[in-house]
Amino acid sequence: MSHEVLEFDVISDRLIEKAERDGAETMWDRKVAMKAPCGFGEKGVCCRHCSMGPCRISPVAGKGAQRGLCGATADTIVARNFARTVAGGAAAHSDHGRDIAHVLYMASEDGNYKVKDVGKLMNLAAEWGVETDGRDTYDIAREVAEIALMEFGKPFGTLRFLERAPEPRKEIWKELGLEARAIDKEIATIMHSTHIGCASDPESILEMTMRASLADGWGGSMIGTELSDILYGTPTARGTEANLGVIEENMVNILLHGHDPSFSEMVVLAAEDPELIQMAKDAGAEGINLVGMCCTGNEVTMRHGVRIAGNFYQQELAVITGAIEAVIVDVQCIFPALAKLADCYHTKFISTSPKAKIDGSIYIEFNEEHALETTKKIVKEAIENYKNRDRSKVYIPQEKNKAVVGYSVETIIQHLDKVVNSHVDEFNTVKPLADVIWAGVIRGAAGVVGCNNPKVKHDKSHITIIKELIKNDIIVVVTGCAAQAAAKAGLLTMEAKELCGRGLKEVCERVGIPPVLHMGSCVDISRILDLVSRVAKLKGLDNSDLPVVGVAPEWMSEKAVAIGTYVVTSGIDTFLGVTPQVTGSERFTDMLTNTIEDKVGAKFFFEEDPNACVEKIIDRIEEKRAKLGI
Ligand code: XCC
Ligand code: SF4
Repeated sequence: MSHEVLEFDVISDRLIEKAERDGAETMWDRKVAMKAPCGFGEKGVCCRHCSMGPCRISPVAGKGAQRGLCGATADTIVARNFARTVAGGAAAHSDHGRDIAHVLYMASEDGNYKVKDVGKLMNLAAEWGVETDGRDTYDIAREVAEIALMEFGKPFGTLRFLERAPEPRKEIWKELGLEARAIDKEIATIMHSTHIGCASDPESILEMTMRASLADGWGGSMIGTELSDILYGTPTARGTEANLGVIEENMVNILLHGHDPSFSEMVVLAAEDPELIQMAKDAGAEGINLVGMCCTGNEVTMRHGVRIAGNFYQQELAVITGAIEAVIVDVQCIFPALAKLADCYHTKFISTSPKAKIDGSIYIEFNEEHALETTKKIVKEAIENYKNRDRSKVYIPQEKNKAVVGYSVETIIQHLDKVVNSHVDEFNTVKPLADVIWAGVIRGAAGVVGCNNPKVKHDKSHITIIKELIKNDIIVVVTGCAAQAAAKAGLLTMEAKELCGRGLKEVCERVGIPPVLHMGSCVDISRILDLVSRVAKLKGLDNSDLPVVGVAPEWMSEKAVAIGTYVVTSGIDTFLGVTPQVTGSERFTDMLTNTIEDKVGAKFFFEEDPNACVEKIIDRIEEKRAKLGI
């Protein structure tokens, strides 16, 4: 089954049919009930920022309402809605980053949370000017955490991680006033400026949106990634498996879903507890089978090899197998529908975060002080529920695939060092990566990221695009639910090199890597920013000079819009497979897909057809290569 692309929809179809038989409702039922999406909302021209409205702008120029009651035009309304979308996404990523910083602050030698990657802590301490000589690791950790926490609310100055960008990029940001200040401040500024009667100039609204997006990518997300690595270890390459076939017939199955590794790390520890494993055996099971979903699935597979049950759209399907004892969640991307769905089976749906209490769920609050105690209690709930499983209602699709995950920037560099670097002074750099691009062995790189969206056939755009790219010698890095789509399709394997063009295949063979590298969760797109910037800096260039692109073929969340915006603002073209809700303003659409390039050297492409998308990506990459003389 190595590199065969699975027909995911076959699995979905089987489980959706089963759901019907079981009397369970799925997203597809709700999609039918919803009929067509609201035309005004879809175009972004509905405003409810004040109660004189809601106002909506007629799609026909010169006919019907052309302005809201306050006089806001479609351009203003679309720009404001886009800005608030990015603010929502940046808030979610960054608040996650903040929580990790709090955990680092409370880490201690004898507590639940320890510093696992001392080297990474020391590097960051040096970067931030924290004294390390002769100091206790945990003292240093506390000071680093405190500085990180200040990044959210410091009254003066701009974000520290912006320094990591290549010089020309920093110049551009400075010139345009895009250097992000404190993270919370950027988000609050957007909420203020998009209030009724404040900003109406779409250009300026886009600029503040770009600045806020940098506070996500180079702020909250990067803090999340860096400090997670310090606490839980920097990911290294390891094997795993992916798809619903990882759910086991005779084990206590626990589905872990959400985002924050401070929670999921403790669940992993609890599920490995010999006492609890014995308890599962006493309950008649062969053991505890922890499986992951969405970004939390990525976090725990990158660091522990925990198997991946699936991506965003499979959260309901996993429950419909009838074999899940507990779905345990923290924050983000969790269907509220899981509560009602779990009731159709024996499944316990356990929410744990005060930020995401879910109606109809069992709520067991997780707090970092009693971390392991709480996750053990939750795992016990799952074990106790094993006896309630109704075997007549169980159907587990057998589909699954092998995958190699865990390619942090450090791990990628180590792999390159081992085989390609020949001089000591080249060690620990991305030089070999730059070399293979400049030699034309590979044509460029693409980050394929983001969610699933019922507007797109499940995983189809992800897989079509990734396969075409590697066939064309473009190396692919993946995060989020796109990474899980690739894992399920067998693209994160060494064997997948057979699907590559000659150059990329050779690189994979020599370096011993798959052509598609799993770089983590969505906050880990900060790893991609880091990697690209390292190559640009090495070459004395800007990100926008490099033959690299970002692609979000099936995105759906506000977080994805924030990501797309910071990727473009960082100088990297971004291709969206689902058109964002902006088309009600020709002017704003043109700004995103055209004139933004004059400012930051990159732009958005909206292209829903995956094959056409690949063509456009290749054109763009070829343009950049030609300019570099490759
Ligand atoms: Fe959510 Fe992060 Fe999207 Fe997946 S890719 S559906 S945002 S889990 Ni982040
Ligand atoms: Fe209507 Fe203006 Fe109020 Fe929006 S802010 S709802 S456009 S009056």
